Amino acid sequence: MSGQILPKKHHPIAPQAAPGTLADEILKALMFRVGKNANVATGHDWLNASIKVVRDRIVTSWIDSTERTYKAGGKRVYYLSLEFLIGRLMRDAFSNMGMLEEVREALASLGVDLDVIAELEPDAALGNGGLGRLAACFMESMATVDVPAHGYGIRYVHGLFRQEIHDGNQVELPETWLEHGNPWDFDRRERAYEIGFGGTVEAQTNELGQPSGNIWRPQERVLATAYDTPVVGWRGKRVNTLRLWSAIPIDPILLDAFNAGDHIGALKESNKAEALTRVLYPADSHLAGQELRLRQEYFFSAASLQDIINRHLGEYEDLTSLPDKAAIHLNDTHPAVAVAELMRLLLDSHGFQFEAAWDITRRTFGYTNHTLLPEALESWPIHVFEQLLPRHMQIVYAINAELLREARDKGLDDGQIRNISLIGEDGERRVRMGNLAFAGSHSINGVSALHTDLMKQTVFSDFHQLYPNRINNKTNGITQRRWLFQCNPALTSLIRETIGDRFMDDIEALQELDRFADDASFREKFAAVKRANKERLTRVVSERMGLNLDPSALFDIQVKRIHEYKRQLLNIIEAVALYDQIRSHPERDWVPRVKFFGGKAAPSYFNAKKIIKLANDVGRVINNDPAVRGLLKVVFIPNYNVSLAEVMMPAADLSEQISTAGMEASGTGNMKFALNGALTIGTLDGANVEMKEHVGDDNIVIFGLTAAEVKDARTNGYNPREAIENSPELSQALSAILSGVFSHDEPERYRGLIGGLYEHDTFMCAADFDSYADAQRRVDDLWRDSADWNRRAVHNTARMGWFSSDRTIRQYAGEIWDVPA
Ligand code: T68
Repeated sequence: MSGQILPKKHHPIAPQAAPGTLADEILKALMFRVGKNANVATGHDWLNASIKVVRDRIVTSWIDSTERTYKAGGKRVYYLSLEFLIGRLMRDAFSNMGMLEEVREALASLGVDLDVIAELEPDAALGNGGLGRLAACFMESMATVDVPAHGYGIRYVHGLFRQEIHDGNQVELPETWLEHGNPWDFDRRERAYEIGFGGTVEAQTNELGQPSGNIWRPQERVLATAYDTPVVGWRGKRVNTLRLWSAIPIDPILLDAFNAGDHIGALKESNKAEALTRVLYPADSHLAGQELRLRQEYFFSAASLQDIINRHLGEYEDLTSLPDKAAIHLNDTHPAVAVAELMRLLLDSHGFQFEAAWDITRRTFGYTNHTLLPEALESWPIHVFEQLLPRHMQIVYAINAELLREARDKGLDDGQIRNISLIGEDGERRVRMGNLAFAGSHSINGVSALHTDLMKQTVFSDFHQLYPNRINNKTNGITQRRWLFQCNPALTSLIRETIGDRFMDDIEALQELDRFADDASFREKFAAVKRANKERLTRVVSERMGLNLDPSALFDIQVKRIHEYKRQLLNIIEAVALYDQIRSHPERDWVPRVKFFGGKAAPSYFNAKKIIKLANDVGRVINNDPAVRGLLKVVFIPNYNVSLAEVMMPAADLSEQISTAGMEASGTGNMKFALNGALTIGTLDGANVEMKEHVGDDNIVIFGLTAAEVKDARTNGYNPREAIENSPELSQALSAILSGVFSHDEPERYRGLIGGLYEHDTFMCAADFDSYADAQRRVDDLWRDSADWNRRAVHNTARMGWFSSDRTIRQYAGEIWDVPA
């Protein structure tokens, strides 16, 4: 692909550029940093050269930002996250530096198309989904609102697997984002820290024979080395650092073994160290991988803490002032072991007494919870934890003793004390990472108003009673630079023409667009942009899947990880019911619709994989049935990732946010769609609740049980069979699937997935079906009046400014981190 766009064979003479111009700089970078001349350069070479040229400018601002913070003696934020789902960086960085168009022109003068080389940049998928993407949006917003911050994570060699669909089934293939190197990052070989595992703890005594601390003697040690990626904020104001750790052996070759002729054995340590950061866990439920996962968590937490302490002691006398100069944030419980590690360093390396160490720790850490699902709450069997981290185990017990004493003093009963204990005692004894994170932090936040309320009522209710001021809400947000300016340049231009540029620096100014909802000529332009974006998606589908779609149909999209609680199944069943209706009532005025699905299933998640297969099976039958007359299409797009999201968000008319109420902590895809002018069909779950308040009841389609109703139904003995029998449409759709209409080759295929709904419909698909189907027919009615639809779509875009991650970050800065923003 790269050869075709380049001035290779057809240009025997390499392109020239006037000295001092950007084009000239790119040619020089190609020559001296990539080591090629224009005649032989591939697409990747041009991409690298262009990135290097812009990166040089970013570095200038980077050094400047770092010095500014250093001189001001300001507090810094450290965002610890096992995942950063950054996607491609080129457009993001070029556009934040205000250089995108300039580089485009310079490349064009050299015969290179920026859009073509942009497609060659790998999509860095160092995350699973919402949690990892939130971390990436936060990094960009922290740089934008001028918060001095470092992100800390792992530089996985293989990010989230690439998904292919073979015969309707998900197939996982390794992802290789580093194949062509990474032009963005800086290898900081000099920044290396030793990380230990296992071994024993020696109690120390002083000259009087009294206990005086403990020394951990790890059995294994590896080195953590840093790779830094500059993260540039809007208009290049501030550049922060994303520091990702990679594991390398301390002794790459065991010389004794090598010299004894055991050449493979000599590499044992090396292989073991490198395995640590080789792959991102695609989910957390697989038992065999458990120990490696805990190793990853400790590895990156410990490396980050050494780095933070190192920086602090370079500037200040001791660690007493750490909480005033460093806010360390735990993105979910994955880095929660950092609480015990900081305690260890304070107690064993820096001579603090327990009470002082605990005070410093709690004032330094903040923790964000992203889920209430009990099966997702992290905990480690005591023996695994103790064997890998013996000293940390002691510290966890010591913290627990202090915590439970405090709880008892405040009058909590035995049941409550069992709930807040850091050690779970039901069945196998386990270390509860959520409780450790809670106990070790001064702030614990949820990610939407509803989620935060439920945190107080459910998983953390006893903690909330003990520490009533610690739980707070920070509703998620998304960066408008990526999720509007870059992914939807046509809409961005239209908005600029209409209300001017102010919204580009102050997203709340997007409100000014609201009054244009009533302006017919504006609405037409808005609709034309949507149409062009739908055509772009149509082309992608046609290229990748050989499927032709009609861009005038209603584009109804559900893209996210495949999970039963997210209820892709409800959507598919509704498609089957609609298919039935279209065939039974051909005379009705059906709204042509394309239902898009996309998302990855955890490789070991059996039902999620069945759901993918079902979507594909249903699509194959419906898309090829002439009786449907093209009125309904069902499309499962493979390998949904950040880059694909950038094409899909702007192309949606309808956004599906249909989780069982109370189960989706927030959602962020919901925000991306609405900002780009899609209407939402959704339950009152997560941030949908707040989106409804902002866009207005008329501009969102809400259905289904509320979280309170779901809870009631569950406690009062919900009977799914009855719900199914009371809904003829649902019964018929389920029977069709069960009887093998979509799986002739294996009629029993969906007996477990669908048959199971009659017995235990955990996610209330049956309870919500009629309400959902009615809501979909309301959507059809709205769609038929296109002027009115467009008016609602404009209101969505105009009123979504509040959901910017700039707002979220300002709230974290002011209310959790205590840093100016
Ligand atoms: C998501 N969580 C929430 N988890 O589901 C979503 N988990 O509602 C919310 O909007 C988003 O976080 C941001 O707050 C996740 O994405 C994971 O990806 C994950 C990964 C490993 C282990 C557990």
